[in-house]
Amino acid sequence: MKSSLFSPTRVGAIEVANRLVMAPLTRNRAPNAIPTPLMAEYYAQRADPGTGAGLIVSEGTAITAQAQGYADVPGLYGTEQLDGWKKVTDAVHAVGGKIVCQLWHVGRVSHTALQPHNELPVAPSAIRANTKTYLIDCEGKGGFALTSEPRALHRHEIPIIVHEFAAAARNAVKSAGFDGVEIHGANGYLLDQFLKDGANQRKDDYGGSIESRARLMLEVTRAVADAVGHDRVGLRISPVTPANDIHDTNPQPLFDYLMRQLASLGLAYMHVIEGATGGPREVEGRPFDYAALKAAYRQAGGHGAWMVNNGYDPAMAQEAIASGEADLVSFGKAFISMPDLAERLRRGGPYAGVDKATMYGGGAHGYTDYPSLTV
Ligand code: 8OZ
Repeated sequence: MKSSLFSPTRVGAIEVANRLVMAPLTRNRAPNAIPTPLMAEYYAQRADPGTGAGLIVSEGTAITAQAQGYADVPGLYGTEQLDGWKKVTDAVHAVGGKIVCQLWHVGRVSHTALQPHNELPVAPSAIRANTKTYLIDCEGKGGFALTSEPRALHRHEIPIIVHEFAAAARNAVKSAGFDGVEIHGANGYLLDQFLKDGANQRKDDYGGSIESRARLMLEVTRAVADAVGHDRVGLRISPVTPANDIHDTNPQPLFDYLMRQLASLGLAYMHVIEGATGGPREVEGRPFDYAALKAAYRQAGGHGAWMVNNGYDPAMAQEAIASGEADLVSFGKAFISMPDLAERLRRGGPYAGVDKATMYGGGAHGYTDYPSLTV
């Protein structure tokens, strides 16, 4: 029998009731990096697998203070943060949902105002990203600001970052009660910066060849898999996104190599952003063959679930699952505005759009007050 969006499956060790995934979404509502009761309510509203997501990927969560790049993003490095997250995961589990935590290090996409002791953000190389970050001033007013010039990480700091990813993963699963973790390897943040030659001009064994640029992502993934079990780990990638001023001169062999190296790790899933994150599925001047990417993974023995993302409408999502092209489809903005997205897809609508003005920062409005069809 053909699979549908509403058929259950396994994502590594995690049993999910449907194929709809709530994509990671930055919402900037965690003052002092501590998850709030309002966040628990927001995630729980979307977690009932009868009406909402089969699996939720949390918003990007900073693995350390240095990993922070935006105001009021939650963290995974302090007791209060972990206690706050435990309330979120308890609320999700209480309605039968599943949730993994997205582990995030922004690298150069940050600002000295967000860094410990106002230090420079870190990056593979001292090249500024021509992009903006989000700050909130002491009066509570939010706004976008250009990122600061980063400094290149010293060679001896790199193993520390690997260790920090693993420690955050352990915190997420063992203390905060997450079902697993997703490594944020996408959208021009630290791991993507190391991968791609537009941001990585290192002369040591973490820069230069494809093998060297992929080294950090592979080391982090192995360390996280060792920390919490390979079958509770996913990885998110974005081969051609221009997000945060990132580019690579030849992404296909880079990502095909990455797939072949990752295949033996037995990861729970691979999460692939097709095209420009949150934008067009085709990026001018950046062709990419996603079927070949998946084939490279499968041919090398990669077994985990294949999760696709970006601009899927209901028909495309249904077709991707029915054809076996994908095992899971993740939706971002649609899950902001429709907590009961699965129910609406089952009924064929009605669909509701998102209010862009309330996406980043603020309180309950534009967060927990989007209605479901039935309450
Ligand atoms: C939107 C605004 C801020 C951050 C990403 C974590 O692009 C993000 C992000 C998205 O992955």
